Order: sequence, then C-alpha cells, then structure tokens
Amino acid sequence: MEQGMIPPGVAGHNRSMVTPHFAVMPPDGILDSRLPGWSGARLFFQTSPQMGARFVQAMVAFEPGGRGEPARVDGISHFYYVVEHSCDIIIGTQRHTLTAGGYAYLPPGTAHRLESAFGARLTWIRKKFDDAGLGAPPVIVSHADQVAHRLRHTIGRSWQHLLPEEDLRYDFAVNILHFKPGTHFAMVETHIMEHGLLMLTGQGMYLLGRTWHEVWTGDFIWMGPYCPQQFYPTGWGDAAYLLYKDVNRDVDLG
Ligand code: UGY
Ligand code: MN
Repeated sequence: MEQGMIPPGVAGHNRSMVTPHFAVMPPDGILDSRLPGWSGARLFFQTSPQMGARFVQAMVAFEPGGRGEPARVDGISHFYYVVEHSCDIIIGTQRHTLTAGGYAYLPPGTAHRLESAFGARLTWIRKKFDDAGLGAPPVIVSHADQVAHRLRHTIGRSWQHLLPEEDLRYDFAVNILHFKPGTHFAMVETHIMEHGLLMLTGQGMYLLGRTWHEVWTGDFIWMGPYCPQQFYPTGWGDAAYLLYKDVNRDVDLG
C-alpha cells in the first residue's frame, strides 16, 4: 500500500460500537496496557466495570519469554483460556502447560503466575467472587478437548461447559457454543445474565438489542443484562465462541 494511505473502512466504517447495554469490540481498535508484575506481555481490556460490566475480560498477548503475576486482590476469581500457542500456569508449586484450548479456573486467594516460553494469546477473566454461603469451588485445570459436547434444542448446535454446570459454587460459567451453518437459537434471548463473548472460529451476524452486527474470529462482544441477543453463522464453515455468563446467584437487591 502506498505510504501514508490507510485501508478503506478504518476511519469511516469502523465496526466498534459501545452502548450502555452492549459493546462490539473488534481487536484492531483496542489499545494495549502494560501492568506492573507483567513483562513481555500486552493486555487488551475488552470489557470492565468502566464499560458497565460486573467482570473484567482481557486478551493477553505474550511475547516469547513473557510472564505475568496478577496483583493479589482479595475475593477475586480468575479464569484463563489459551487461544493461541501455549502458556504455563504455575499454581502454588504445580506447573501446568496449557496448549490452545487449555484453561484454568482459580478461586479467590489462589497464588499463581503465568509464563510463556514461545509466546501465546490467552483470555483472562476476573470476577469478584460471590460465595452465597457455599464456600469456594476447587481449582480446575483442563482442556476443551476433554469436555463433552451437549446438544441443545436444535441439530447442528452444541455446547461445552468448561466449568461443571451442576456445581452451584461456581458463580460464573464459561461455555463454548458451536454452530453449524444455518443454525441459530430457538428465540431471541433476553435474560438477566451478562456475557463476555470471544469469537473463536468462523463468522456471523449478531443481534444486540435491535441492531445486527457482522462479527469475525477474534472479535469480542459484551452483552449487559437484558440485552436481546441472537446469532446466525454466515459463510460456509462452522462458527464457535467462548461465552462468559454470570450464573447460580440471586438478584442483588443492594
Ligand atoms: O447461554 C446463553 O445465554 C447463550 N445462549 N447466549 C448467547 O449465546 N448469546
Ligand atoms: Mn445469552
């Protein structure tokens, strides 16, 4: 491209949209942050309380040799999912290597750090843990390949629950939803739970409120409580996304 030129769409037709009820965050517009305790790492905050969410989700990009040790903050649970390449997570004295699709859930107070010898991209979710008198759930370190696909309602659509759905101690779920071309939810959903969505593969059209948004692999969406939502994959390939959802807790009446 000629020097000094920018591709069409960069300025006039940007897909980013932030509203009080939802946000569409393509990766190209999100500026990176550097944090104390992290080196060889850039963090791209996709949603946070600043946006209206009650959790934080960031994409972490490690260079080879990158490492990170999140600041110790009481009462915060962490979830990591490796999107690309691999990363070690050291929990106490135990080292686990997470390859793409590998993930870890850490209840509050779990000392841990991350090291990536060859570089990696991973999703990092944090939430203030709501105990609900049940106590904290255990650490989970696993891989999406180990998680069964469940069929829901329609042929061609499946769900993987990365955290045990039946254990009410977990106050959020992280699921992978898979769509064959031509499939969609049985209805436009409108629910109290909020979502952080990361497109893992494929592309599609996302309904948020009353507007449709074209989404691709790598895009992030925040859906606030009661945001009407529906998804249709487009193109000829499968689509899948990683979906955070707050679950298993009563309404906070203040
Ligand atoms: O579980 C869910 O709420 C899911 N069906 N929502 C979504 O994919 N937007
Ligand atoms: Mn939903």
